[in-house]
Amino acid sequence: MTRVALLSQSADLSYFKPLLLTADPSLDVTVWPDPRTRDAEVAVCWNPPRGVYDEMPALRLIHSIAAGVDNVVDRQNLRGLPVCRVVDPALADGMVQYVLWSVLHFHRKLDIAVANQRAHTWKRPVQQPASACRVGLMGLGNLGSAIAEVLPRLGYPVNGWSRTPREMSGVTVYSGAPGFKDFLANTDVLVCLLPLTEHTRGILGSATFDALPRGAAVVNCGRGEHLVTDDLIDALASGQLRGAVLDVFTQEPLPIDHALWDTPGVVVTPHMATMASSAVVARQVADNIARLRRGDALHHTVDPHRGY
Ligand code: NDP
Ligand code: OXD
Repeated sequence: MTRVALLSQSADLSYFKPLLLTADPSLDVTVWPDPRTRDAEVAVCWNPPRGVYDEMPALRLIHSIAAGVDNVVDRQNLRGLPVCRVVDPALADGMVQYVLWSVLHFHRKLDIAVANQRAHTWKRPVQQPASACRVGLMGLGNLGSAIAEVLPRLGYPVNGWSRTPREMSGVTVYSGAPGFKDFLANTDVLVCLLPLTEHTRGILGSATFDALPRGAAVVNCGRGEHLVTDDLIDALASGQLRGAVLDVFTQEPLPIDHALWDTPGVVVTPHMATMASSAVVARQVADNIARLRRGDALHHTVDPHRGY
């Protein structure tokens, strides 16, 4: 019997226990801070307490219940253990829908229409074709590449930016630090789908905003720590940026008195851009545990040194 520990310091993961047992009834599932978590071979995590893996001598696998692993690996001693994440086509579909809605919000000037409605103003914003709205995707991984397939078919010119170079049909791809400035200069709606790493933390700040064409918009679906909030507020106030759609925040839930709730031009959504079904996540975790037991290659491993 494999003992599995559900570890989180910010969420109650007990809902996941019956799902995991449905996927594999032979598992012995405990929920942190139950002392039995110390003997677990598998840690299933969302924002686990710092140092918790050090107290688990039998640990053989660390599994995120999300696509991003930043809060699972950050400032933890991983001891060379494998780290896996969730990859799900339905997750990518949800992100495509969210980003398409965000792009339409700016391209079709719905931001202006909503502001006009608040002022009881009837004014038809001049419309432009999709070809006039250049979308820049930061991150061309599982999620970014799904969006890069759809938007060009709708007429949007799409630029992508990744760490390593690649060819993608219908997309102009820039890579690394040398490609960043040109990528930004050709982007009207900037979409962040990067993982949070030491290289991407704070990347949505004034240097990036200043390199965009005046009046560009920003969509952040990565992690809250990608964004420098004060720089965003300044760029919106100066007109360098026209607006922002934000789905992720350094502190979630976003505190009730946070400035972003009421910053003109900002749309706040509660980390809902996309969500994998809990049953799908449980099946992926159970499948990897079975693979671990058999000694087979694990699915969706990340490179802990790279951070994603
Ligand atoms: P992947 O790991 O599949 O892709 C990451 C992409 O980012 C790759 O193209 C990678 O480039 C690129 N990248 C990483 N570091 C850099 C860098 N320093 N400079 C340029 N490009 C870089 O991730 P996913 O697409 O699956 O997910 C991305 C993120 O989306 C997750 O980490 C998570 O934070 C967030 N997310 C948010 C959700 C939400 O609801 N808001 C839901 C799910 C995920 P390369 O390919 O060259 O290595
Ligand atoms: C995430 C997720 O990584 O929801 O944000 O999967």
